[in-house]
Amino acid sequence: MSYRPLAASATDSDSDKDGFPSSPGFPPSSRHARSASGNWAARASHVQRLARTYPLPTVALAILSLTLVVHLLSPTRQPPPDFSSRPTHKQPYDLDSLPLYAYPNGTRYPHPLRPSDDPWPRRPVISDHYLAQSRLDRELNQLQEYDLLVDYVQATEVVLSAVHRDGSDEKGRPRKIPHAALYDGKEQGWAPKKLGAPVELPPVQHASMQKDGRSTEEKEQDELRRGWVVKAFKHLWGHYVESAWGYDELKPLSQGASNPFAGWGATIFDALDTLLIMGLKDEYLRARAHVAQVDFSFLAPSNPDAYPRPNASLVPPMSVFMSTAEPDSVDWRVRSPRTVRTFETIIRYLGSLLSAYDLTADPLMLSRAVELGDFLLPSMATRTGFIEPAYELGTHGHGGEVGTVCLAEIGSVALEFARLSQVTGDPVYLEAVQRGLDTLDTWPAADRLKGLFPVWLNTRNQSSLTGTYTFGGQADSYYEYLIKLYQLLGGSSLSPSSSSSSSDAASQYARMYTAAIDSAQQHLVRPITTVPGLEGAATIGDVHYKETYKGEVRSWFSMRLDHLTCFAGGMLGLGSRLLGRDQDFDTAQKFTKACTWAYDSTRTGLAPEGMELWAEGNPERWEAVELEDGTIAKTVKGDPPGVYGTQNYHIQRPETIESVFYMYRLTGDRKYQDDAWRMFTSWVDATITEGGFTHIHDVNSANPKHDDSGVESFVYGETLKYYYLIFSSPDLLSLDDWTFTTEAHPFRSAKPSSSSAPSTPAAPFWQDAPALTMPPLREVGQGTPAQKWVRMLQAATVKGWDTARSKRR
Ligand code: DMJ
Repeated sequence: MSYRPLAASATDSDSDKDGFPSSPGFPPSSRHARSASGNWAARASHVQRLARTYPLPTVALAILSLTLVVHLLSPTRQPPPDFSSRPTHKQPYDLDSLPLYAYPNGTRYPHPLRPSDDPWPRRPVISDHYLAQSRLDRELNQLQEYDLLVDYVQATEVVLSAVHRDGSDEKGRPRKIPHAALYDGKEQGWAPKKLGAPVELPPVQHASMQKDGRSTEEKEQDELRRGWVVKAFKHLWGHYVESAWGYDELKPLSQGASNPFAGWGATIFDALDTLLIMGLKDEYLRARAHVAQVDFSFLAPSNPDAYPRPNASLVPPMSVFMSTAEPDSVDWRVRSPRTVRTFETIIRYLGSLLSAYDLTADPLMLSRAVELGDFLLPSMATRTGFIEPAYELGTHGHGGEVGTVCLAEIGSVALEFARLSQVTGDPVYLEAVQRGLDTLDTWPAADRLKGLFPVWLNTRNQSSLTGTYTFGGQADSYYEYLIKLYQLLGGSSLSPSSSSSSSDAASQYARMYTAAIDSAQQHLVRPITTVPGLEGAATIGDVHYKETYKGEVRSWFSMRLDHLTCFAGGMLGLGSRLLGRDQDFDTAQKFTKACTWAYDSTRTGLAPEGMELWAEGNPERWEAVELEDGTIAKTVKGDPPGVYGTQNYHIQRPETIESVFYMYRLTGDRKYQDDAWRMFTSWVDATITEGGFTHIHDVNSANPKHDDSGVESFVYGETLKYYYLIFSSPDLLSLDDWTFTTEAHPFRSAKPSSSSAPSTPAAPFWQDAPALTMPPLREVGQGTPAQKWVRMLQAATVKGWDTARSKRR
């Protein structure tokens, strides 16, 4: 039913009632802090505008003083309204006496469950670039002649050694630091925890999902839906292959490429196991060849325009390389950086290599994982064991201070290093992450909101409580990895809740998880009661702590629903099964419902990046509406209804489909597949272009604006993988046998009965396929064509060639 918003309630300015829900244990005086700062910002910008018009300092000062007085006297401290129907005058309706208008399912835009045979009538022709030869390959083939003639490797080493001396070997490459030389805290008395023998964990998947019990009709429907997911994947992958092969990301509108993750081809790595799971064996072999070539010691310049993309017409003449001229310095814009973002490198590159190894038992994947792991291991050789978020390859911190770091980055690299220890039998990697987790386990401030940490941690001030406590961005996967370490390591014979001084690593992580989730249940989880029509949903919001200059601690709760937080439905569901925490299962279902609603509630059917929901006690939320039949009713303002602020962009994140996938496997309820299909078809409809899928600026726009930003590698690695798996047989990568990393890379969970290192490919991923043997070492790590192109141009730059303009300086 449509309606027309009417004027606001006369009670809107009544601020006696509390605008924010109380959070147990937080002083009531703190609850208005967020809205107060919002008003401040608005008034300050008003003053700035006046000051520009009347630039006399005295006038500005007078206005500022007046504004301050008005602000301090004003009783109104509400959240900033952010919706088009904001009333402009007092209205005559007594809202208390009006009937409530509830939107069906809490949304104005009901999205149909589209048929499988024609889900997107508006789609462009789906690309048949699959297996096409890459445009870059074509260009690079023409360059082979130059590859043979130019000693580009040596020339590049000149560049590297000229720019970086510390941490370099004699050829100017980042030094590999032997394990024995690393600081590991043992001299200072730190001792690693023992790893207990794996035990049989309780089943995670629902009893009906232990084997494939689907009817023939259900299988047919799943197959149709799965088929469209593969089509979508190929559409995107085909354009990546065609236009961005070897680069990190495809730019879907311009068919350009970008390199935000060192230029090792993040998309290829992140997609490795998705290619295997979807059965795209030829494409996997193409990707595998790239994995063999990548030179991890060479990083592409961070400026994507530092060098032109491969093009035979831009190759410098040979005389350039013969020249003896050496420039005084090399422009910083064309240098190779040496610093990697450790978190992203580990979850996207190391995680995918280990997963591909677990699925295929391919020795190449293991060898590349060990090489990369060894390159990154020194980044954890800090005093606390916290990983350096930005680590310069080849350097060693010698137990130094890492400073201020964010929780997700330090906590959620543990699964990948733990798996590296399991498959190599070398404890050094797991011990490194254990030290960081031990630091968190004894972090003094953690006692105050037991088990929870603010997103930013300062290793020099461990008693500080200030900051934001959330399951959202910058904290998220730390909590996820506690329960997943327990799952990956095969649990423990010790009871997870019984001891606070447990000496077994797995039970320690279960205890830390339990404390964190108990605390989150108390402080972060809230039912959603202010979206008319949405029943039985809950959100996981944020708590903020602030210390005033007088030393007074204030705290307040934000009723947020963030896309990044939406992974937590899956995490809570998993934890509830593994640790018998039934109360968490209820929260998992209610929160997944809220995250799915965030999709259904917008015009495109896609969730925004974030939402702020009206709080129950806030009288500002009501508005009077006239329904089609002339009835006057009251409802909650906002679009989506019940929401007063949004970050409306959408970047194809995986968190909600991840939780929907977990809930399907945990309940066996096919309703979750329908939720997934609605989300998937809405995603394709809103984001598909001729050249792939794009981010969109506004999920509530009738014609969403497409964006040329690089398609994140997690779209191939996570989003599309979860869509594929939810329409697959429930025994494909059963949650009883596999632990999914935060980047959705499945690792084999430890079992009492079997060795954790794979000796044969896991069914059905590389059965009846060519044997995967280790290529000769001289062929491994020699550089991809895209890396060689940059090296050649770097070498030419050293010799004075202006590569940007393709002419001599
Ligand atoms: C992914 O890279 C990972 O899931 C990470 O943990 C946080 N979220 C992004 C995708 O949104």
